[in-house]
Amino acid sequence: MIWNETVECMDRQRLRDLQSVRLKRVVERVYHNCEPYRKRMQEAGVSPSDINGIEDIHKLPFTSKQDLRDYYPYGLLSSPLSEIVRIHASSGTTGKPIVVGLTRNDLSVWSEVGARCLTAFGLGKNDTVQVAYGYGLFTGGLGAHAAVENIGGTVIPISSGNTQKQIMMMRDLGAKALACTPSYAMYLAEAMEASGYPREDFQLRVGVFGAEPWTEEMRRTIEAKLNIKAYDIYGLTEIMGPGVGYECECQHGTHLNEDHFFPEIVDPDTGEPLPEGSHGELVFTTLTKEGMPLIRFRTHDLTALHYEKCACGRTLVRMDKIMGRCDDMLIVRGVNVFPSQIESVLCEAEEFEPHFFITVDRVNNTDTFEVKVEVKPEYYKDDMKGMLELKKSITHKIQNVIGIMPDVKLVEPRSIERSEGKVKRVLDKRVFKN
Ligand code: DLL
Repeated sequence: MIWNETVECMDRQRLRDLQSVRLKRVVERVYHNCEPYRKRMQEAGVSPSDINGIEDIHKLPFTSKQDLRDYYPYGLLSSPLSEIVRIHASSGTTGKPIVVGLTRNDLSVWSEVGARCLTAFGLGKNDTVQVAYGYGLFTGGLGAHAAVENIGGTVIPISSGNTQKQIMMMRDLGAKALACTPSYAMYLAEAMEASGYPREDFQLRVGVFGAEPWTEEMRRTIEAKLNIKAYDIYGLTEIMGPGVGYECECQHGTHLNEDHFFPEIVDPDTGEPLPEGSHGELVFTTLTKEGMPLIRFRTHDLTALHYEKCACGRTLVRMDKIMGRCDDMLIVRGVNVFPSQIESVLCEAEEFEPHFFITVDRVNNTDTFEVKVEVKPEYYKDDMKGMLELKKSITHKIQNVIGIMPDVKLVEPRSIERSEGKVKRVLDKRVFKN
C-alpha cells in the first residue's frame, strides 16, 4: 500500500521541478530570517538570486553539527519562537545538546512522512502499534506516535524500558507492530523467550526498527527470533526524527522522502559531490521546514543513493543501509573498522549471540583491539579445549572480514549489557591518551 501515491511515485522530472521551487523558497527564508545563514552565504559569495534550481545546490555552503552547537539553542531558527510549538533535542557525546524547533506545519509534514513509512510496512487503521522508542526530547517516541495516529492505527505509547511490562502489554493488547531500536528488539526477543509465553499468544508481525545502524544479518536474526517482518525506518533529530526514509515491501533500499529532504552524497574528507551510486557521506537540505530549515547539513552517515525506479512503483530515491557514521569508524593499526562488520560475522555464526563489545586501546605505541563476544548457552561449556576451538574459529572469521587480528574474549551468556535504546558497543580508550 502507498500512502501518498502522487508524491511517492512522482515522475522524477516533476519531482526535480518541485524540489527546485522549494529550494529557492527555503534559501530565501533562511537568508532573510536567520543571521548566521545570511552571513555564511555572503562569505561564500552566494545570494538567493544565484539559486535558480536544485542543480545550483552545490553553490551553497554546508551546515555542520558544530554549527548547531555554536548557535545553541535558538540561533538557527528561521521562525520566531512564537511559531515554534515543539522542541526536540539530541544529546551529543560532550557538552550541550543539539536543539531543534518545529512549527505546527513542521509537525504536520512529520506525521505525513511517518504515515508513508507505516503504510509501506503494511500497517493501517486496524493495527495496534507498540511504540517502545523513548518519548521525550528524543524524536523516536513522539515521531512514531504521530505516524500511527495519522494512519488511524491504535498506538500504545509505552516508551522504552520496563521490559516485562512491554511483553505483557504486547500480548494482552495484541500489538501487531513493535517500534523500537533493533538492539532493543533483540533484548525483547530474549525476554519473550524467557517469559515462557508461547509465540501464539502474540500477534506481532511487523517491526519498525531504526535509530541505529543494523545489518542485514541482524535483520534475519530478529525476524527469526520474533517471527516478524522487520522494516528499516531512518531519521535524525536535526532534519526530522523517524520518517526521513523507509523501506517498502521490496526491501531494496530505504526510500527517502525527497520532496521534503533533498539528499546528496559527498566525499567525507573533501566535501566534493560524488557520482551516483558512490559511497560517501549523506548530506540533507530540508526543502519545506519552517522552524529550523537546514541547508546542506552534513549527517556523518555513510551510504550510497540509487535512482532507478523501485519494483514497488515508488520513484523516490533508494538509500543503502547506513554502514555506520564517519565518526564511529575506528581506525585500528591503520585499518578502517566498522562495528557493523563484527555484527554481521556474529549473526552468521551459529554459536554466538550478536551481542559484543569492542575496546580499543594503545599499549606501547601499538593499538589493541579486544572484542568480547557472547556465547550461546548451549555452546558455553566447561570444556577448555572446546572453548579454545570456538575462540580460534571466531577470531579467524572476524579477521577475514576486518583484516586485522582481534583479541577475542568469550564471555558467558547474557553477560553483555542489553540496551533499551541506542546500543553502545565501543570504548576507545585511545581518545583519553592523545
Ligand atoms: O535516531 C531518529 C530516529 C528515531 C530514527 C527512531 C528512526 C527511528 P538521532 O537520535 O538524532 O535521531 O540519531 C540520528 O541515528 O544520523 C544515524 O546515524 C542513526 N540512525 C537513525 N536511523 C537509522 C537507521 C534518531 N534506520 C542518527 N539505520 C542518524 C541506521 C540510523 N542508522
